[in-house]
Amino acid sequence: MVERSPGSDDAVLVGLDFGAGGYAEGLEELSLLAASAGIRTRAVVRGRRDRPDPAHFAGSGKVDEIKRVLTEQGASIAIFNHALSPVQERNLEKALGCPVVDRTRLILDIFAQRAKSHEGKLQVELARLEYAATRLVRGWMHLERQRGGRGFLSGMGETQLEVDRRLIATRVKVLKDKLAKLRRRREVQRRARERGRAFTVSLVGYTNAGKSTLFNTLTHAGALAENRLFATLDTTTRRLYLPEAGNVAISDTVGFIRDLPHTLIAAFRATLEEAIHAELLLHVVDAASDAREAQIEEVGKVLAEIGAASIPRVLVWNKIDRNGLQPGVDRDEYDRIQRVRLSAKTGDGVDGLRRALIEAAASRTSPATPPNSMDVQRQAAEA
Ligand SMILES: Nc1nc2c(ncn2[C@@H]2O[C@H](COP(=O)(O)OP(=O)(O)OP(=O)(O)O)[C@@H](O)[C@H]2O)c(=O)[nH]1
Ligand SMILES: [Mg+2]
Repeated sequence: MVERSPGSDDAVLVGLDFGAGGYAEGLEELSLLAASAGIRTRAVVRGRRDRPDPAHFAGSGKVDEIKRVLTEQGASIAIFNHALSPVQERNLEKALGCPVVDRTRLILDIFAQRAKSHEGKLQVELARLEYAATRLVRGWMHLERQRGGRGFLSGMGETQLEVDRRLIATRVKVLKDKLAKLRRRREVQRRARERGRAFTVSLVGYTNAGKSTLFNTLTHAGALAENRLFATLDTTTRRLYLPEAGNVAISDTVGFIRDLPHTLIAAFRATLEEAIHAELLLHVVDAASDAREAQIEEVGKVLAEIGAASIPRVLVWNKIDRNGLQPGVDRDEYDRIQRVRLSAKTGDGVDGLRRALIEAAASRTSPATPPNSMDVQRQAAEA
C-alpha cells in the first residue's frame, strides 16, 4: 500500500460516467471521504465512457487530461471514485507518475485511521489484508527468475508470491479466530441484556446522518460525533431509562455508505449484525441532504443483506434545524409511529422519539425464545 501521512496530500478526483446515473453527487461524497482522510481536493476530472478501459480504466485522452490537471494543480495523488483492478491501478500509477487510490482503498484508509477499539483494529486489519491479497499480482516473478532456481525456496518450487499468500492467509486465519472469540463474548453480553429484559434499539443509517449526536442527546453519553465520514466504527451500547418503557439498551453503530467495499462489509459484519439483534431500528436520515432518498435506499439494501429487513423500524428525519421542517411524528395506517422529525443537535422533536420508543417497547412481543424441542414433540404427540 502507498503510505501517506494525513494532511500532506492534495488530490485530483476522477469520476467517470458509464451511461446510467451521473457521478456528480458521488464526487461530492468522494471529496468528503478524502477530507476525512486528511486529503484536500484540488480539482475534479469527469468523463463519460461506454465501459471501463481494461488497462487504464479511463481512455488515453482522459489519462492525459488527468496528468495535465495534476501538474497544473500541483496535486500529488489521483483518487478514482471507482474500484480499480490491480492492473489498472498499476498502469495508471505508471502513466500519471503519482500514487493512484481507488474508492475502496480510500475507505479502508479512513477506517484504519479511525479504528480505536481492539476489535475495530482487528476488523480493519483483516479488511486491509484481504484487499492486499487481491493486489498480490505476479510482481515477484522476475525476482524468482533472477534467483535462477538457486534459492532453496525455488528449489521447493515455491515462489515469493506463494510465500506472501501463505503469510497473509495465516494472519487472516489468526484474525478471524480472534474476532470470532470477541463475537462470542459479545453474544454472551447480549444474552445478559436480554435476561435483564431491556428493550434493545439500534441506531443505523448513512454515515454522517447524525447517529452519534442523537445517541448522545438521548443517553447523555460522550460518543464522538464529528463532521467526518465514519466518525464511528465501533458499536457502543448504553442503557437508557424511560418511564413506562423501563430499561432500553440503545446502540450506536458504524455508518453505511454507497458501495461499501466488500472486504469491509465482511469485516464489519459482526458489528453490523449487532443491528440484527435489536427489537427496533432507528434509521437516522440526514433530512437536510439532497441525497437523502438515495441514502435511505442504500441503508435499506445493506439492512436486507445482513438479514435485518424485518425488524420494526422508525425513520428519524434528523437535522430539521437545517431545512425548516417542523418537529413532530408521522403515523402509519395502524397508528404506529413511522417517522419522527427532529434535530439531534437542538433537541427539537426528541420528545417525539422518546414517545416512539415508549410505544414500541409497550407493543413488543416477549423476547423470542426458541421453543423447547421436547415441548414441540410432546405437543405433536398430543395433537
Ligand atoms: N445542524 C445539525 N447538525 C447535526 C445534527 N445532528 C448531527 N449533526 C452534525 O452532523 C455531523 C455528523 O454527526 P454524527 O453524529 O457524527 O453522525 P454519524 O451518523 O454518527 O456519523 P458516522 O459515525 O460518521 O457514521 C456532525 O457535524 C454533527 O454535529 C442536527 O440535528 N442538526
Ligand atoms: Mg457516529
